[in-house]
Amino acid sequence: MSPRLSIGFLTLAMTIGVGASFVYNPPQAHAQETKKKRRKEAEAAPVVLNAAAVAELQKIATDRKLRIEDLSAALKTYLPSGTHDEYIIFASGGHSGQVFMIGVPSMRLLRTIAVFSPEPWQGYGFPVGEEILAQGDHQGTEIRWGDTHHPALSETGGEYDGQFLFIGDKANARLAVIDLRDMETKQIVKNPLTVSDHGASFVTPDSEYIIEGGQYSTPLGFSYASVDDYQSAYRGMVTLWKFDRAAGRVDQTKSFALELPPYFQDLFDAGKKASNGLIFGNSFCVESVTPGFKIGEVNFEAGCSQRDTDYLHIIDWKKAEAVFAKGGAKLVNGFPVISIKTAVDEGVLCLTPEPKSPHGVDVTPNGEFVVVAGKLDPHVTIYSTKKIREAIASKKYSGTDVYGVPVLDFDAVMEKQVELGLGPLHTQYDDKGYAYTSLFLDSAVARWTLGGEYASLHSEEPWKLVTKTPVQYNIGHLVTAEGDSVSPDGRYLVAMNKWSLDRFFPTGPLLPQNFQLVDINSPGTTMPVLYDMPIGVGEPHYAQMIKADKLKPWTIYPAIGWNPHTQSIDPTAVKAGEERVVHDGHDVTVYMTAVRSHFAPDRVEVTEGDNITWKITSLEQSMDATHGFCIGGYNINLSLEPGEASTIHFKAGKPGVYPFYCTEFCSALHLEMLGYLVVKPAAPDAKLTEATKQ
Ligand code: RUQ
Ligand code: CUA
Repeated sequence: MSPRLSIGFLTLAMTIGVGASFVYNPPQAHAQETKKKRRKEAEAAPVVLNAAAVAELQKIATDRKLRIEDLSAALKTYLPSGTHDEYIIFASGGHSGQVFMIGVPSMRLLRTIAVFSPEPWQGYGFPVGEEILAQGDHQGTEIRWGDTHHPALSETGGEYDGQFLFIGDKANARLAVIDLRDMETKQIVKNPLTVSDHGASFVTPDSEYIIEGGQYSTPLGFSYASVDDYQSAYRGMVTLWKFDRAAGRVDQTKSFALELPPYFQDLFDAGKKASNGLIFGNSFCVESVTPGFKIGEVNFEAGCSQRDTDYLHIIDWKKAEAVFAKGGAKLVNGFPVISIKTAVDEGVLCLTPEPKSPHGVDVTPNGEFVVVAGKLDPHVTIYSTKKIREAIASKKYSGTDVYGVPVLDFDAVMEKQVELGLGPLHTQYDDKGYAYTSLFLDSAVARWTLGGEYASLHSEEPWKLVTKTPVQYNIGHLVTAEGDSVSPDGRYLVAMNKWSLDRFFPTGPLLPQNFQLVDINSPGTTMPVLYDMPIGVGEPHYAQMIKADKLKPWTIYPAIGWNPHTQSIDPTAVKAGEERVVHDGHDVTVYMTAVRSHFAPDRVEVTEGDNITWKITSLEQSMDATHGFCIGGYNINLSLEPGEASTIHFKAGKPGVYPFYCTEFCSALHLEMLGYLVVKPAAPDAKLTEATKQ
């Protein structure tokens, strides 16, 4: 056979074979082959750097001006084609409103997950998914973007379980639920009390609740009050969203909130193990000054930082749950809220001072300590959760705040303060008894030793700075492998840098942000940067890093006719052989299937003004055999993953001929995967009848 002929034959075989039987699958078979071959090669030939190999590497290094650290960084991060990453990062996409899935150590972007913003590749919002986006609308205003900040993986016993991901939208105070079986957003809930938030999302150790803390105080429930009445009418809040794991949804009817003083509550973290049952949240601007504060005298930032301390909030969520269960919450905008007074009377809420303008609040894996980092204080302040519990029990208060909330005596609950450097923000942990704190102003990652139970894990003096690695530049959050679970892995750390300056080719005045992979595997002072990854899509705030083998994503939907929204077979999904177009007056229903390389039916004739219901099922059962479906001029684009069934509704517009086609290059005959939507003019007499009806 000539090469030309053999290619033609192969194409034909693929097209016919795949279309007819759904079994023949050359790319998958090929992938398995490559993997097997690679494994065999690795077993057969461990690397031996003989003189010739060394000379070759030496030449590459010399030509490319690489240092020995560069070679070792390259070896630690390079993944041969066909091999997979050991960890997966789920990173917030900032104001892109999305989530990014990134492999570690390769730092390859694997996919984006559309959450709060429409995204055409995934067919999210065009119009499938629009009903989810609409759940997040604010008082009748369509919100089609989000400022995603904190992703939280679902947990079982304080370990990431790989089932769900939650993420908060700071700009509009919303929370989204992503199902990690298909990595798609299933639900958006809009907070009924506050316009914007910040402390979302964090989970309790069994994902009983997803925590959403507020930030900029407003009158709760979207009501109006003059800024001059800030102290009396404005409030902070924290919402506990009940997660129904079986349904894969937040159960809004079992969720409730706590009213908080009008401090700017910032981040939250749930206690675990020793501190399970508590929630810790910090705050800034407890001065309760407002924008416009003493206009002309002092600016807002200065007004907000007058005092030396702000307040760490300590909330007993198990007690709060009991108060809610016995009807102790009042409805605000239809949502149950436990008032500050009730929370204080029932022992749900107390405060303790923390150094001014804190940002991160991070519970250690054993739950023994809470680390608070203050932007304006070069120390991290470590609280003992045991001392907090004892101080609560023995009422060791230094007073109350102006809202009557008891303030625990600082010296009674504080364990240590460790000086790290300028602008400490966020802390994560490893398996060696080290903590890692981002230093925004220093542009560095600090490694320091924990004490208590952790002292036996390392040979250094506890509560001491060990080393700092410079990062480029202005680091915000950092993430270590499973670093905020009960059993961190250590290994890798990713510095999430806000500025990249000179690290990449300039992309105009808007530069990408910079994720830097840091090797934290060796103890002591060795902590090199291995890799820079530009993020040119939005500002990722926080991320979590999970062991890849904990994720069990579907590679195709479990059955043909699958509805990803209900995660079950859609009984009304179109089946092979039942394709048709049904006209019922002005209502038209299209029953369509998609399979390489055709849509059936491929000619759909309707009349202008018809109400169209268009149902499509992908009959594919092969991994990666995705079809798109777009209709030009109609703002329609679907992504049909193998087995997926979708239903859309629209109205036939102006008479004309509208091609529809597959937007994924799915097969050799992909360009042929098309059809016509023919919109006929309404008959003149029909138009007349319509007119006389009105
Ligand atoms: S934030 S850079 Cu978590 Cu929204 Cu700290
Ligand atoms: Cu289906 Cu291209």
